[in-house]
Amino acid sequence: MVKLLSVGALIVLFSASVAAQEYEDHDVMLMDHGDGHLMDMAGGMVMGQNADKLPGGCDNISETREITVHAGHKYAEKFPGRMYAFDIQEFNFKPCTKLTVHFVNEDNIRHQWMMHDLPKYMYPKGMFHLEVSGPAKISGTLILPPGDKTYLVHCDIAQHMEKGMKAQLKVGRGSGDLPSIPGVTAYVVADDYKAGLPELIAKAEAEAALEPVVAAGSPPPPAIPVQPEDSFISGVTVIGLALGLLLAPFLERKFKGMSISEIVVYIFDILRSFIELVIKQLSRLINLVASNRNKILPGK
Ligand SMILES: [Cu+2]
Repeated sequence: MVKLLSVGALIVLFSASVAAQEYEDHDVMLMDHGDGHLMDMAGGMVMGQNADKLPGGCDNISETREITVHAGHKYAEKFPGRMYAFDIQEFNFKPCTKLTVHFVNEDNIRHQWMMHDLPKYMYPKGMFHLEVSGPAKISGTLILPPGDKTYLVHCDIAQHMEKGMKAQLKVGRGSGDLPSIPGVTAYVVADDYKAGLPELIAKAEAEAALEPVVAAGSPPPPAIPVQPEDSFISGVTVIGLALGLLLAPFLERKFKGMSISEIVVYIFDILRSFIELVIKQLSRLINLVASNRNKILPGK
């Protein structure tokens, strides 16, 4: 009974700890390294922090805004074939907005909220960048430039953008749409989940059949020069021919008046004597080596 109660207590404790997801708050731990670069020992990072310098063309801060962006695998579930996503794919702000982003990473891995193409005279490498290993929260502030422009926001950890962690931020009216923003714009490389394998094979074959027609109009590829194997002809062949010419008169005299079977018997006889000679010489050599060893190593 006591055992059962303690197991029950453990289950309650465990489920309580699961229910209350703890986010490590990096905002209180960050150290300012200058140039808008903030870091802490736990791996939180802010780059391009700017809460007070006005970008060129901004007379004042037009608006002060605060947003919370969540990042995680679960936000990609509604996008077929994607693995990671932000909970928001499109942002829109007035030019010269002072924007604070609270970035909440809900996965047990590292994610970023990285914005590109900002003016480089203010933002190192033209980037504003929040990064943290989750589950954790990190915040940063920037002042958006003037003008209508669309900025790429993504996670730059290898393959996270390709797998869905990509968004666009429009300042003013923006400057068009970026491709492959989940739920917003078409994928550059679209995955086809509707077609079965037979249809995909048929499609690939049809495409392959079309290819030579396209290639016919273009000039033929340069021929690979073939290296003539002249070394073989000048080497082995010449020696063989010379030997044949030298031996021909001798053999002609030797086999004159002999039938084919007699010639074969003669050749085999020569071969047999040759092999016998080789064996005899070999056994003599072995005996010689054996006797020498006996001389070097006297028997006990
Ligand atoms: Cu990521």
